[in-house]
Amino acid sequence: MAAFADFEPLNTQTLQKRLGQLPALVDIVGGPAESWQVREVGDGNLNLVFIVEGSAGTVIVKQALPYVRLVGDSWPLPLKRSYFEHKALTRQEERDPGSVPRILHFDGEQAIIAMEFLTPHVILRRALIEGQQLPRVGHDLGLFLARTLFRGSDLAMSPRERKEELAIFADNVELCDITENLVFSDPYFEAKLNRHTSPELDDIVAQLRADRDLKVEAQVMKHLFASRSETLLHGDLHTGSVMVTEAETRVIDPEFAFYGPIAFDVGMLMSNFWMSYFSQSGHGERAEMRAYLLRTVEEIWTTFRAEFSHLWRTERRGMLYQSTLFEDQGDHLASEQALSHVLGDIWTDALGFAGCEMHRRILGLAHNADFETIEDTAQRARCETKALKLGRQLLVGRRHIHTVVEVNDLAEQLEKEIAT
Ligand code: SR1
Ligand code: MG
Repeated sequence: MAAFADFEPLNTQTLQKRLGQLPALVDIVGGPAESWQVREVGDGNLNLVFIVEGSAGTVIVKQALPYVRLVGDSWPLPLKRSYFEHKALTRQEERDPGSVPRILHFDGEQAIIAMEFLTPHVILRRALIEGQQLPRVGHDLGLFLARTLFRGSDLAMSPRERKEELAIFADNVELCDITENLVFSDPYFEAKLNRHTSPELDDIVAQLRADRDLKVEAQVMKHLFASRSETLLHGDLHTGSVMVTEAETRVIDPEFAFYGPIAFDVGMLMSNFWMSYFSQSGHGERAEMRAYLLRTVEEIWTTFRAEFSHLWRTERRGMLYQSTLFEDQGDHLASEQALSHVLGDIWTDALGFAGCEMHRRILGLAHNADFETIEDTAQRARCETKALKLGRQLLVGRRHIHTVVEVNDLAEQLEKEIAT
């Protein structure tokens, strides 16, 4: 891994000079570098992001900063996250070709990844806030989940390769630490950096923080997150980590990548669609949009399940559930039974992770724009209350909820009960 002694953050003045001689960029952007137009557009919590435009084309340059941008230099964060992001992008491209942006250049010492400028793509979260229905996204994301999560695990890889991968990503400690605290612990007590819509949510927040069952279940999910090193996760797969057009879906920003439970990415993603569902009434009359979001989350899960099952039947070459024990003995039913069992566990765990994700986006440090852009705080609080309640139902009741239709029904019920 790179040493960072010479690290210097880029700015709109220095970028041309520092990257202007790289053939991989000049070939696309065109020369001379002095004529490049550079804009910093990063609006995420952690990094710098530049759009670099020239006579021939445009590229994206992403650079990690040695601290959390959202909070400032009081919260240091290692630059090596860029190394993990680069590695994860290459794995995801191998496992689900065409699902991530093309990488043009990687500089480990400067924590820089230059990549393809996706146009006319927009961030999925923004599209959903505007009420746009993207027809492909459920299917594409279901495939992405199944392919990346199955192919990065002991179901598909040789034991040596899987363990080598596990060792590489095990060093992404600080990013895991963010998730471990921000997702699984902070929402459930008065942690320093927490915030919520106040005073409107004060009562329900106090209720949730006094809820013993909820607190215990959140820790069960944290335990699972920290101990089940099952596959290479994206690690932060929310709707802000997806870029879309009507015809295409690309997944970005896997800097939180590490070996964790399959259900984590699945649960976090579905959760963000359910939160978008609850936020819609804060953005207008959105009955059709709400129906679209529930259809989409159903499509994510059913596509994931179908593709995972297909890979189970065609690419299960790892050391888990070996075909030697099942198909090779002519016992296809045993293999199908094992598959149902594995999928059943993923489903149950995904609901637990989904519940934690809902709570942390409303009670913790890092909120999401779906709710934050609702200016009327009374209205916003009503939307958030529905998500907080569903989050609790999922986290505490997950073992008794067996289908995505049941979750969608619970969401519709809450939407009716807590009308705006
Ligand atoms: C301190 S970082 C806060 C959040 O931003 C990232 O996008 C992750 O979701 C993280 O939890
Ligand atoms: Mg991100």
